[in-house]
Amino acid sequence: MPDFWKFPTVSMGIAPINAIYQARFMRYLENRGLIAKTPRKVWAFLGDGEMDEPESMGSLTLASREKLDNLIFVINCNLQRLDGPVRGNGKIIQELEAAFLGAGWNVIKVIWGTDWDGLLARDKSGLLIKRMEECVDGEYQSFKAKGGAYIRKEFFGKYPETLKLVEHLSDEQVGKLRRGGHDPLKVYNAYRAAVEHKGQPTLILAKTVKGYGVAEIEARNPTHQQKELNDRSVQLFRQRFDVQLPEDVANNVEFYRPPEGSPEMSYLHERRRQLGGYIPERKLAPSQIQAPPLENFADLMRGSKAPHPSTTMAFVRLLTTLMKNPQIGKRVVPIIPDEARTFGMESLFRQFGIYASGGQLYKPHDADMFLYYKEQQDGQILEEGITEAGSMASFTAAGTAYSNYQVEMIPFFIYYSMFGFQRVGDLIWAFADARGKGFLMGGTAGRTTLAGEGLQHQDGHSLVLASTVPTCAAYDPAYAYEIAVIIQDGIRRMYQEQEDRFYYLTLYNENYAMPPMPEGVTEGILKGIYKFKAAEKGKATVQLFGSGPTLNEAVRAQQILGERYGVAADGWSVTSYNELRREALGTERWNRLHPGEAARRPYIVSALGSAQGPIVAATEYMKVVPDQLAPWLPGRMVTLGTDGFGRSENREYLRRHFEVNAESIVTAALSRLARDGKFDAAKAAKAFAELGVDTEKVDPAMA
Ligand SMILES: Cc1ncc(C[n+]2csc(CCOP(=O)(O)OP(=O)(O)O)c2C)c(N)n1
Ligand SMILES: [Mg+2]
Repeated sequence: MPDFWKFPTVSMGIAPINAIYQARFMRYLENRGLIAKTPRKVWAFLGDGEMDEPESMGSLTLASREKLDNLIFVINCNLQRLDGPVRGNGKIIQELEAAFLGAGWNVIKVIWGTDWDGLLARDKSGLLIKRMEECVDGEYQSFKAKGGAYIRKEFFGKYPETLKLVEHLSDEQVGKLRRGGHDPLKVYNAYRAAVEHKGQPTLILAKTVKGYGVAEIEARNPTHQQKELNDRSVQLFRQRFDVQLPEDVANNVEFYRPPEGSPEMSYLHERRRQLGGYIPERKLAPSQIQAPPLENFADLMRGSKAPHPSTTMAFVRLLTTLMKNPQIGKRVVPIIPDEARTFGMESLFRQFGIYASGGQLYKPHDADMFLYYKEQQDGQILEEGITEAGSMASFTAAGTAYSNYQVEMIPFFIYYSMFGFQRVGDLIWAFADARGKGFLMGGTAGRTTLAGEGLQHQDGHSLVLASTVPTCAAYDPAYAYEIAVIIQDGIRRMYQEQEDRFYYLTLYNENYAMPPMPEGVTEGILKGIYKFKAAEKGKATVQLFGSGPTLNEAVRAQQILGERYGVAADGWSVTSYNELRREALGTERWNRLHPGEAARRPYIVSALGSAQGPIVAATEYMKVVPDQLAPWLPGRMVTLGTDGFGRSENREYLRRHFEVNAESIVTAALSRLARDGKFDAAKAAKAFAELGVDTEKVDPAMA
């Protein structure tokens, strides 16, 4: 439903962190002059149980540090979550109050309804307040679950003075003494105070009753599971709230529409008018962005000279070019969780400035250097510190600005690829569901290329995880020109054509020669595959697929196969198995739904054309990434991938260990040809020894 509902937040913890960064991004847009100063607020309505999610409270100090008085949290403190009480033996409201006050927020508590005001006024002994404070949440839950007589006995009855306070009330009246969160007057006042508060974000803690008004299940542990009302519950609900509906409408729980022109309808229409419409809608303005022509990135297209760069360095060059673009440069939002130096991006600091809402209040120690650490109020770079979750929330705010503000922003969030999809996958899902746009850049990618860092850094599965997100186009480019083609077309499709998609690109830190872009490969790069290097002699009997730095291994294998074993092989760059599979699935679906018409060919099949023989696909990622294409390449695929845990080793050893180096590709090809009866089996067996591929070593998938 692309037009409906802007902020999907059903996963607990996503709403609070996203709300904080949305509010901060509103200020960013103002400070950069991209929107006018606005009185808008970000409201987040949260559960008290939800606050136990680490994401819920992990970024609270950012909100106070940034003085986000455009942000209001309302926590519905019904004291229960799904299974039982949130803090049966304690008090969740006090706990949250302390934490938020400590984090620098303005806190408003809405605990007792107006009905209690008179009781409190008459509480000369102070015992009513004492009683309120000494009861734990488990007891408060019981009071509401068990009703008026129980409350009189167990709550007020503890002290004669407090018991006396309610002697004029019936049990029913005692049972109905409202909590603050159910009192419109108290809630209104709290909201008003929150809206008017300056200089801090505000938290409203509203004490409520779970299942309020549904007599039989109110404040009971299974309340959350109650999905339907029986006839008696409906009747009691009507009585309790004095709902004036025709008998049959109420009993059948039918939709009821008050007559047109009635005060109720006028009120409802007026509220909707003030809110700007009848449903939460994602509105699009005409696109303001033209993708720059590919020629703008000429230095990525023409190939490299020594010293050669990595794809990360090529990307930084592209990003700099893009940020200098007079038309769209201002719309680019680089987002970095404390890794700019790792990626060679520190030159951007001085050129474009690091966003700091209060400007730079100190003279940086490196101020006398050309590339100093420059913070400024209208800085463009979001240097987030070590928070991938926060960075992803910023990416979400920027990537949805096109619908929240009708201002298209182009965020690039660059991070250690290992700490993306697997660490903040749920935030990525919410981003996608909100139809977010932008580029996730998985730096220091791969299981074997990120040399010398611990196994926890070595990513061999982000592409698998990326494949699960419907609007994510994931690419594993090998060369600078591939990156340029993908990003240029990405800007065109996301912004110019306003398609609902976003991109994930892997970037590596291995330096190698970047070839100039061959003729006629643009379509293949974007669709996912093109022939990078045909066999030098004769018609190929083997096809080699490589991606990212593994393409270089495939090219080396191609050479060894030809020179040492007389086997001609074609070399293919596979930029996206995920995109190829999606296209093939779409084509197959069309064929299934149109049995009477000529079958269409998936792109992978037509791209391969008459290319003969088995296919050896080698990847930095798990074998399942190339295996996605197996249904359309029946019996042809031999997949080499990096299943298993990483190792702290250099590239050469890692590639040997995971069996994705050129030697492993060569032996895999010969082995397969031998099994097909196309190569001498004894010679194939000998090749393993010749090329140093240990046939008896432990399987890396289990090592
Ligand atoms: C990340 C995540 N884990 C689990 C759930 C399942 N879940 C849905 S509602 C709920 C309880 C919520 O309790 P609370 O936040 O107190 O909200 P309440 O319903 O009491 O207002 C749970 C565990 C979820 N939606 N998201
Ligand atoms: Mg709750």
